[in-house]
Amino acid sequence: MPLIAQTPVPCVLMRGGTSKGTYFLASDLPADPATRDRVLLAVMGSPDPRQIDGVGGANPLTSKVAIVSRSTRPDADVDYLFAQVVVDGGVDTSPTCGNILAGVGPFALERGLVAAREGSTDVRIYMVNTQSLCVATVLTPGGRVRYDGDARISGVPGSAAPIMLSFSDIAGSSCGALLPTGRPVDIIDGVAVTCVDNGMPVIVMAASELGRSGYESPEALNGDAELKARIEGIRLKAGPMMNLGDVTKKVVPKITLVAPPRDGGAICTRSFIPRVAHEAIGVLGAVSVATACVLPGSPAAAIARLPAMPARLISVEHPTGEFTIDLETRERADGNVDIVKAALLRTARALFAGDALVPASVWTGHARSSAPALA
Ligand code: NQM
Repeated sequence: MPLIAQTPVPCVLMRGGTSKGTYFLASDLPADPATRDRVLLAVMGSPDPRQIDGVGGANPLTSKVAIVSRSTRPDADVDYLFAQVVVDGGVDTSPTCGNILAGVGPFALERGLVAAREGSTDVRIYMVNTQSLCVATVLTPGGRVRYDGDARISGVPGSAAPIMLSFSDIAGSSCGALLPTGRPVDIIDGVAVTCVDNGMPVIVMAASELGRSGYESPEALNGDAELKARIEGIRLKAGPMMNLGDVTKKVVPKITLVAPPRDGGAICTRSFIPRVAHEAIGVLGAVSVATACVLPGSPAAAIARLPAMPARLISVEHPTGEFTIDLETRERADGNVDIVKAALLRTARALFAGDALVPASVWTGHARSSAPALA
C-alpha cells in the first residue's frame, strides 16, 4: 500500500469564455504524456459518462485542461498545451481551444509566469497544439488580475472584465492550409461543404442540405440520431482530405451547420464538437466559420449577410446568442481573400484554486512546485 492514498497536484478551476476546465503548470504534471493523460482522466473523472469521481462536468465544454509553462520562444511569454478529456474516455491534444485560451493569460499572471504591468498586460501565448500565437490583453490595475467588469459574452450570465484575444497566424494551424482540400467547396456524400482551418478545422455546410432548418435547439440536435450519423460519415471522409488522417478517435474536425441569420447577425450556426451539439460555438470554430463566410463560392458565403468589404465585424449567431469576430481580410486581384488578422472578446474567471487529488495508484507525484498561491 502506498503511504499516501492520493497525490495533490496544484490546480486552478477556471471558466474560460463559455467553457470550464482545470489549469495546471506543466511542471506540476508528469512529463511522460501517457502518465499525464492518466492523471488528467482521473482528475476529470473519465471515462465515466457522468464524471462522478472527478471534477469534470460530464460535457465536452466542461472537460477541458490547460497545461501552461514559461515559453522559451522569443515571441512568446508562455506555452499553452490544451487537452480535451473526452468524457467517456481518451485525451485528445490535436485541437486547441480558444475558450480555455481566455483563462491562460490570467492564470499565467496569477502563477507568476508573467509580470503584470500597471493597467493592462499583454500575455503572448504560444498555442502548442497548433503551433500558433495569440496575444491576450488582460486588465491588471495595480498589478493584479481584474476579473470583474462590464464585458458580456453570450452563454455566460452577468458581466466580467474583458480579455481581448488577437490572432495573426492561425490559417492552416492544424491542416497546413486555410483550405486543406485546395477548394472552397467539396461534395462529400452528396453535400456541398467547405473544409476550412482558420485556427480550428471545421466542416461548414448548409443545414438545408441536410433537411434541417439550422435553428434547432442543441437538445433537438443531440436527439437527432439520423443527422448525427450522417454528419459523422461526412466527417470521417473529410478527415484524411483535410490532412488530419483517421479522425475516428479525434475531436477534430468540428462540424457547423449554417443558415441565414435571424437576429441581425451575418450567419446562423449550429455546431457539433464533433459528436455533441455545442450550446454556443467554439472561439476558433467561430473564426473558421466567419472565414468561410468571406470565401467566394463557399456554401456559407452564399447564405451570409456580410458587412461591406473589407468585412471587419462578423457576428456569428449560435444557440445562446452571438459571437462577434473582428476579421481583417485582404482581397486579392483574383477575387480570393487573404486573412490578415482575427480578434475577439472573451472573459474568464478563476473559480477555485487548490490541489486536484489524484489516486496514488494512478501517479505518486513529484516534488511540489513553488507556484505562488492565488490571492
Ligand atoms: O473552437 C469547443 C469551446 C470549444 C473549442 C469545441 C473552442 C474553439 O467552446 O476555439 O473554444 O469546439 O470543442 O470551448
